[in-house]
Amino acid sequence: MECSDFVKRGFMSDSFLSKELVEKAKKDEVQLYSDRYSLQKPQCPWCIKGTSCNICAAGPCRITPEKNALKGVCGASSDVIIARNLLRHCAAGVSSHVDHAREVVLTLLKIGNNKKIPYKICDEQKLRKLAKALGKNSKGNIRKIAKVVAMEALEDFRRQEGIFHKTENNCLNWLRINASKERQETWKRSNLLPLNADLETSRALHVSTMGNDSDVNSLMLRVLRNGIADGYAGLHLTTNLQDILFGTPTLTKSECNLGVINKDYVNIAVHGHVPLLSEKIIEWSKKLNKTANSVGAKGINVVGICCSGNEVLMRHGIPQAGHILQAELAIVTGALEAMVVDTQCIYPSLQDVASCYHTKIITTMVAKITGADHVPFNVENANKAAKEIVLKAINNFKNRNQKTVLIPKERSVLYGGFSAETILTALSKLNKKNPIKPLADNIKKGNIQGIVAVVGCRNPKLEGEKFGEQLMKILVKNNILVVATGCIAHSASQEGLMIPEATEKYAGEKLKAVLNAIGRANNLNGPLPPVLHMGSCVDNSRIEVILNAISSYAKLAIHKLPIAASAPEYMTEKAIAIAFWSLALGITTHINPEMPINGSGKVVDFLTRDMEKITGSRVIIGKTPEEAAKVIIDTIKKKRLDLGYH
Ligand code: MSK
Repeated sequence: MECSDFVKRGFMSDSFLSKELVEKAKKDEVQLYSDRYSLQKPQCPWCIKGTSCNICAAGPCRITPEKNALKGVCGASSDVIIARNLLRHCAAGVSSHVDHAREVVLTLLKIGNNKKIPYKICDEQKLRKLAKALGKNSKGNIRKIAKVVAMEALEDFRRQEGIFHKTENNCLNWLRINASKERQETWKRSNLLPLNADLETSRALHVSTMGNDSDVNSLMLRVLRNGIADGYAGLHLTTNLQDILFGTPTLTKSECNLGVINKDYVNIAVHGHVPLLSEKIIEWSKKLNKTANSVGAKGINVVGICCSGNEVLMRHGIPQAGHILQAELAIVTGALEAMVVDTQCIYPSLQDVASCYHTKIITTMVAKITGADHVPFNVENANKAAKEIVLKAINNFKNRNQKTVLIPKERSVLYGGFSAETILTALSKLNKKNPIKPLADNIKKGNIQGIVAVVGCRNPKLEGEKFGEQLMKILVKNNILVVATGCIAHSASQEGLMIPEATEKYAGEKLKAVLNAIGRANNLNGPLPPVLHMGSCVDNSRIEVILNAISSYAKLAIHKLPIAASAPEYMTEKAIAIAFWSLALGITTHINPEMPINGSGKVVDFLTRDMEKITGSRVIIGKTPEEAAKVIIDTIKKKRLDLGYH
């Protein structure tokens, strides 16, 4: 097998993720993400500050005060350039989540229309509850209800009434049923209520073209509005309907890290975001398990990467091979028969790396890669496609060179499945009538100082720092409960932060006592972990459900609660979209590494100061885990002080 020439250029990896696999990659002449990052240094200072513009063909323009070049050819200042680019990044992120939601909505609609597709409604109760929340009939034939709910969801992609004249109900259905009344009023006051998600992303692209909106305030409000569209027509909608189709997660125990790849089995990694595919891969891996024996394997071992991994962990306890930066390393083990990818966060390099081993990269949806096998996937042919993919993996087992296989020993236990329902069920053992009361009361008393959502990606720029893990350790030591999603949840679990023992080891005494009490009430053999795995990136929606429950019980708007969020190693445009939803919700949010905004005083002022008057939140900066922890803890202390909490 020939490695592609591209792969053979430049080897200077020093990944802390798995030293032995990095060594193997060097020996095998395989270039990794860390090599490519090194080769990009030094990165463009204009792009880092955000002061370059490529929107029209008169450019590229660069704002260079030393040369007195203070504006682009069209006259756009660095403020305008940066605000426009930020809006485009955010809209791109929103479009990703919304397109994911669309796949799921259309699947539900097909079920509602009695189309012959191999999917069914798994959580009927949740569907009925959703119909009721939408003001629709929730009784009777479940397929009819599925259709009504899917049609209501589709409205959030196409509502036009009110573009020019807003009326009371002109906003996203999923916002109306999920956001607190206080937030809806707040957003309405500032004209931040999105009408339909596709309109928001399309408008964002339109107004940020050359010669359109050049008012920084107007552009920044539109960034927030896109963030809000993301939260409801992207995150909440996707989580709601995926739970309906595949089940609402419950507490589950599993394992994580590259050591979950098994030398004796046909190994299939599912990577990406859309469980419509990965659910079927799991199903067909079970059905074809015996077929794997015929090629000399003990069976089929499905492992998860990135958010596809998080989805199948939450609902099936599938082991987690790793986050985005471990995808290439999973191939370097030489023991992966197939990596099946769907959409988003799929490095194009995967095929380059796979070309040096026997691994088949199998693309299925919009993320296509030259050289990879493509098995088109849609819900109608889901069984056929999944069977074909699993058989491809089984047949590929014979091509594995067992002598060169290197699977790291590292693997740790983790607990996942912390949906809002799981958390509330656990709390109900302390207070059946009002499950949120014990959590809210312990926050008020100071036993839990606050809640911080640590979410998002791993970024090669921060490799070696274990930023997210260090930050989480400091927070829990300070009696702050951490909830995690996305790739940073993989990191937390690999660091051993998602097991009961972590509570004993890392949590402050007061937090420890609360988590022990919940553990005892639930007859667990120990406390709840101090870092709760709440799922994939779209599952950030689950966090809002808990925060709304606290907010409603405590009769305090979200922005007044002692909470914060952190995307300590953000990388993707989707993370920007989520961050702006979080900010719009009123959650002060730490974002690292720096967004490309520092060349604009106006944008920085808006995000770190002026926005607070609109949303009650601001962006906070911390360039080391210690700095980040300090600024987050200070934020929480200030909120507690304002509330008169001790
Ligand atoms: S997968 S968006 S690298 S978290 Fe959701 Fe990970 Fe960030 Fe992709």
